[in-house]
Amino acid sequence: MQENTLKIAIQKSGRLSEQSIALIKECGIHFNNAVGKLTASANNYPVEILFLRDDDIPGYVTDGVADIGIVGENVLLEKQASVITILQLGFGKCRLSLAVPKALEYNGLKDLAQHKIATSYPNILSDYLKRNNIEATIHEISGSVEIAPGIGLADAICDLVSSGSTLLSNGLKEVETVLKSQAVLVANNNLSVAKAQQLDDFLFRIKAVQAAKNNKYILLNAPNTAITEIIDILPGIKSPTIVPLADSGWSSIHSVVNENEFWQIIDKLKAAGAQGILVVPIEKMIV
Ligand code: PRT
Ligand code: ZN
Repeated sequence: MQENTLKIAIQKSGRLSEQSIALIKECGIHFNNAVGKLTASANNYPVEILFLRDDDIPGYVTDGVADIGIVGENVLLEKQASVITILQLGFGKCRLSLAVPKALEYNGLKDLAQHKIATSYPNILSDYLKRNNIEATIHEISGSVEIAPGIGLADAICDLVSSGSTLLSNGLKEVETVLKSQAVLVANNNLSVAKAQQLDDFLFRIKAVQAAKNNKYILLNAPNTAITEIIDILPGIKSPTIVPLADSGWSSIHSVVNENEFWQIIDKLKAAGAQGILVVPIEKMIV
């Protein structure tokens, strides 16, 4: 193994696995992720991938068994790992929330004082309760937290929520958000110079993939008389490209726009005279 080979820990199987693998592959790194494998090496990049349980990733990165890792902020905070958070990755989004039985009248956090709260996140919850000056009993359980109130184990729960349907089907209502979380890239505190340089290169690729995902290449036709107005509407990275069409008096205008902004400006573009608008995905974007 070369001295700059980055060992990257990702979740073996679970909610973050597919997108972690996809991100590495979109960075142009080829590896074989056959089911059941514990590690994989890339054949075109100095990287070795370790497939682990998400709970173990902060520890492995802290200890240097892995150099970097992809893990949810919720797990990272709960494990109180001493690693560096490099980048938020925009997937695995969820929130750690407090929830109580639907029928219970809830007027604020003080209602939970002296009550029992079941959670798999005792550290984050205890910190949150302390910050809010609430004394409650934390009952740590490792799974199926949402059934705790129903079986009389606790008065409330603190668990991850994404769509909210698990809470709903267990007769619970979400009352407070304790933490917002998403997958992040973390790194060991003491990377060698060679590995730190390799991490910079890897980050450059990730950022190009992220920028491409958030942006679209837009092409449209417009009468030359409308060009100035259309350029003012387009937020593009620099000034747009303008190519004359065979039909004299008309041009094709090309630019890059943020996908969210695109939906806001589409009507303005049409009103300004834009026709034949094409929006195409960008594979990589180096800004
Ligand atoms: O086996 P391993 O230990 O690796 O996996 P795991 O079972 O501990 O974790 P996994 O795969 O369930 O989740 C991995 C990470 O995904 C979490 O640490 C979060 O960072 C993130 N994530 C995003 C979620 C959710 N969304 C999520 N909805 N993790 C769990 N859930 C669960 C939640 O606990 C609850 O049971 O989904 C249910 C709620 O979902 P909704 O959509 O019904 O609200
Ligand atoms: Zn886990």
